[in-house]
Amino acid sequence: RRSRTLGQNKPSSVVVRGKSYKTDPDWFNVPPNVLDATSRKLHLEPDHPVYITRQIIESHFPQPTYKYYNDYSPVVSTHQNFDSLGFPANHPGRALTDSYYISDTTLLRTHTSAHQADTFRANESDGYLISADVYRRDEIDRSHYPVFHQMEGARSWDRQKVPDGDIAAAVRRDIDALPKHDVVVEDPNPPFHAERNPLQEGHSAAEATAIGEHLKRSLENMVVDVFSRAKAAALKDDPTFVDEPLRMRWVEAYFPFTSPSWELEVYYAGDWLEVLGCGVVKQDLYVNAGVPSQLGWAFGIGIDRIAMLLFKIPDIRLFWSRDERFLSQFTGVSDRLDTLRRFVPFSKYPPCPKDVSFWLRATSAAGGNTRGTFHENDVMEIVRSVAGDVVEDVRVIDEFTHPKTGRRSMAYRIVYRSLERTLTNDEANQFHEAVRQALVRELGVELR
Ligand code: FA5
Ligand code: MG
Repeated sequence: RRSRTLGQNKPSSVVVRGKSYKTDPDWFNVPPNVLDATSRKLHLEPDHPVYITRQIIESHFPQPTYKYYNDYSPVVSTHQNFDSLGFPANHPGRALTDSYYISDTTLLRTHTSAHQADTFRANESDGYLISADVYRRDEIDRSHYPVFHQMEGARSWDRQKVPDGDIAAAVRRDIDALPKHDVVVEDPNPPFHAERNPLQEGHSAAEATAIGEHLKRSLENMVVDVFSRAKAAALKDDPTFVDEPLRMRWVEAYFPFTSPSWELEVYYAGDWLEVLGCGVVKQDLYVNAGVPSQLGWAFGIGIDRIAMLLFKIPDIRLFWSRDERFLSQFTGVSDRLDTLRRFVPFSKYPPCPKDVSFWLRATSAAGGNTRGTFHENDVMEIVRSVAGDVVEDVRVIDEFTHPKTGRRSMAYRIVYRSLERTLTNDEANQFHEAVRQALVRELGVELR
């Protein structure tokens, strides 16, 4: 597997958060803009909306029951990110097209779950929260960026520590101590699914059900709070504001490291939006971490996505802005969460859509998963590397295979728009020409 990173000269080593890592040229695929993001730590920058959102989520999982870990390095091993969690060897997330590798065994974490095994092994508290920047090669639009932030949470109970070894009773007492909310939550699926989400060996149905309820109630409370803060913020600017009643639903999900597993969705702007994944931790993780007498739950939530709902931030690129017109809107909020207001967009700059179409290299048209295969994430990265944060959206507008030659043609629409200034048509054309050349150079396509 040869990586197709942009940038002809691959460095022989890279420095991430002060530590140097040797790269492997067959695997290294981290572009400079992504590497730069590793030093930003937006979740640790006071008054940044990602920081404020982290504070709000943390307030629902208080210390010392939950211990906070907010500064784990983004460079992890494939063991931490995948193997320790039971991802199979052929899982698509492991591919160079989906993840950012430093070498064959080191990558930028794709999720905060990469730290689960180590944090269970450290065994420093009943629960924990981990917030961190995570990295994924992905599509480009207003809710996707190659770097975003997640918060991992977990809560465990120890058979050797709860009275009479009765986990179900101990969890029930903890559920009774949680705040209650009055939102009706849709939860239509049975708690277990024979293949995807069976009751684990060694768990009783009463235990797993209680743990699932504690998990769900804790997370629902947090989402209800986020939405009531969002509503209070909206009312400050518009006293006539009436929002739709909050709707949430639990959907059965699959993760290799939890069973049963769920995703929580929130109804927002006419659609169901997934905000988090979670489940009852697979017992193997506790066993491998040297704490086999524990059992419990874990969740992973996208902080940026919650922040966008909370502040009504329309584009995920804004989080990375150093523009005072963005940052100044949140000044002082970390210390006074009640002063939180909605984001007011500075004047909207016009979009510059440009199309590009090309024939794929003959070897690429065959499909399959072999070296040289065309992957859309490569197009995304080329555009992002050339145009940086001036690209708002990239989507396929046409795709066909020539009936005689069997060659495949693709057409993309790229929307260039700066969030900070008006882009002249000349500038947009220059970006677009550079993108076209990079597509030819990096992917060997033939422009049409
Ligand atoms: C995970 O990353 C799992 N590690 C979550 C988990 C943890 C499950 C612990 C069970 C136990 P997923 O890929 O669905 O799952 O991402 C979790 C959340 O991160 C999503 O629900 C979403 O809120 C956020 N997220 C995922 N991809 C993006 C993205 N490209 N941009 C912004 N947020 C994202
Ligand atoms: Mg998901």
